[in-house]
Amino acid sequence: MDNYVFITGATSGFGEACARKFSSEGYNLIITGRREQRLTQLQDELRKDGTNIISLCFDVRNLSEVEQAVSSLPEEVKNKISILINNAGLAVGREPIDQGNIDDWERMIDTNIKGLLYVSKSIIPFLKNNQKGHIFNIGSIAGKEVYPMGNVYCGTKHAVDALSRAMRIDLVDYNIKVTNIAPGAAETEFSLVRFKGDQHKADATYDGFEPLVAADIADTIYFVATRPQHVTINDLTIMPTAQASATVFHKE
Ligand code: NDP
Ligand code: 8X3
Repeated sequence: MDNYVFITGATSGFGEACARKFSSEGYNLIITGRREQRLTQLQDELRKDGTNIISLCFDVRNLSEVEQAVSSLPEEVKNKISILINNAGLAVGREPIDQGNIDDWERMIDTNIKGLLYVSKSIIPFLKNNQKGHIFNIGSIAGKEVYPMGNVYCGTKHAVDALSRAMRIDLVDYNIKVTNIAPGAAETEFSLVRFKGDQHKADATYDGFEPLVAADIADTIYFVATRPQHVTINDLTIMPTAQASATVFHKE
């Protein structure tokens, strides 16, 4: 396989699982994130398995870092990017709207919306040149529904859902597929980040039911990415069986 998969947020959770899955299926990788040591560890590990892998350490919120990182790639690599997985993202805090922390709001909006846009704008020209490609935007059940104290996070994921639909329209003439992936509760570092390092609160999120794990999302993305060229899965909501909606769970 000659193609490269460009993954944002590959230092943990869904992004790391996607790196492992696509590497095991013979794809080359460009893995990105802010935690350089984790990137290097993953790069060293997957290289041993024979994957061509480049790591780029940058913050998706910083436009010039994004542009510099992408332009540092060798020309022949840029031209072989066939899949972009816009995965980097986070929730921070869970308060009623009037009690929200402005810095938390900025982090979510800057990462989940603006970061996704900066990376997309930097990578789409290479997909257009190839007249084919596949963009995965990691949305959420929070982009389909809203729930108490989810306000700004839900707003950012509704924006991702809208941007997925908009990208599909703008890119249809270039044979570029766009898939919005909307997972329900999955046990990754997501809740630890949301609750600002409070492991007890993070663990309690998954009490009494079996959540998704990162590999479930990676397997799903791989399945969608490997449909025939004339088939696109536009939008896929994937939930734990015990979760019927953003707020309705069957808990033991
Ligand atoms: P994790 O916290 O495990 O992973 C998040 C990843 O995003 C990390 O690799 C992190 O890397 C990266 N990231 C965060 N902020 C930035 C930034 N400013 N610049 C670059 N990279 C960044 O969570 P998940 O794997 O669960 O989350 C992945 C995506 O899935 C997110 O968009 C999340 O909103 C979404 N999602 C998660 C669900 C869940 O229940 N877990 C359900 C639905 C959607 P680093 O810190 O090294 O920069
Ligand atoms: C993450 C899942 O339910 O916390 O997007 O919004 S949820």
